[in-house]
Amino acid sequence: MNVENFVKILNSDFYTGVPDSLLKPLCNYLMHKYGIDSKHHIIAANEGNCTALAAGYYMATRKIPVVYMQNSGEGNIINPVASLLNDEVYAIPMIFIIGWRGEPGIHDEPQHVYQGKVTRTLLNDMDIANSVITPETTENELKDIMSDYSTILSHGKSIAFVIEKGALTSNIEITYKNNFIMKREEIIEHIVSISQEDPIISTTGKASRELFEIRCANQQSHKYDFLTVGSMGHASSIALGVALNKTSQKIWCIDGDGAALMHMGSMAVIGANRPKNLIHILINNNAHETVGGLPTVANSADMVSIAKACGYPYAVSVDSFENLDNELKAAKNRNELCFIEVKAAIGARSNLGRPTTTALENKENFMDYLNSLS
Ligand SMILES: Cc1ncc(C[n+]2csc(CCOP(=O)(O)OP(=O)(O)O)c2C)c(N)n1
Repeated sequence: MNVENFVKILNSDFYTGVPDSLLKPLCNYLMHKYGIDSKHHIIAANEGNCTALAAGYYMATRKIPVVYMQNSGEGNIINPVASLLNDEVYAIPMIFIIGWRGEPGIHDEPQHVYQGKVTRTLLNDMDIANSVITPETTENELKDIMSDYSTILSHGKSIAFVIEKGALTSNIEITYKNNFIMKREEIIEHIVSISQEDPIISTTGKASRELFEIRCANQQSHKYDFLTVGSMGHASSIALGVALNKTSQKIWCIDGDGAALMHMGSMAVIGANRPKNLIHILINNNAHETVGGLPTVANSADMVSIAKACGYPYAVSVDSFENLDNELKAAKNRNELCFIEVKAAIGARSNLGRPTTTALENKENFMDYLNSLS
């Protein structure tokens, strides 16, 4: 279904979400129509934030908002859905649009398989009436579903559309760009050339895929790396847990701006614990590049000041390879927690592959390697 017809039938004028590659037609449509506009379209830090923001919109306007997200974000909405929206609490209605990664029967990456299986179960458990939009769903069918759902919405309950791959279509193509020069993959190559055999915990999305391919190209083992393929926003907390328990070993975290913002409280906890052996690198392209390149709010926040205010004793920003290499070398030799923001271009190789080892193999090799270190 063409996305313009889809949104016409939903008939809402406020959208908030976290981008998803399956929902690219919707994301590009919203960027084309509204850009980022506080009245109509806000990309929030995580899906729970979106839900709460949409609740505020509803109370202020009496109009029904839309929250869009990948099904990976269901975990983030459960708390506000159960304890804010539910009709045994405040009865606040909204429409969820959920990209269905890991749909049963369709091959997908390991982090999507279980989430894909429980996507509708979780919605049912949360008392959210839901329908699947397939590539075959017609506008008339959607109108009928919406008219059935209007009673549910009027009772203060929420509804959801679970979107199959290819169900939404659009001709709108947007190329997201910024003025920075270093590509994420090149930045990771520079990190690996200096971290060498130190353990790395890398963030969700293409950063981990690039790290995997860089190890292959370098003919190095993958045992040095823990690829946080799901659980977006939690790489830095995993790194903290490792660093606090392997204190004589340098631990590197490669984070993304979308991921860091998603659970930014972790920076305060890292700053309070101040592990001397942790190097937290934030590759900031001001975008959710992995899922299409839509903007984050990272550039309207000063990430270095945030790190310092959270208690990181050293925090710096670089935007050239020369400064990057200098900071990486200094970090490796510094006996202090540090934060390096690396300003990055938006983009990736079109032939970027995916890890060829399983998630379990990744974890076991990484754990064996950690255990071999003092
Ligand atoms: C909770 C959750 N929401 C959404 C996603 C979908 N997703 C995967 S990668 C990604 C973007 C990550 O952005 P960033 O951390 O800035 O890294 P970049 O892709 O720009 O390298 C998103 C939104 C997800 N995996 N998990």
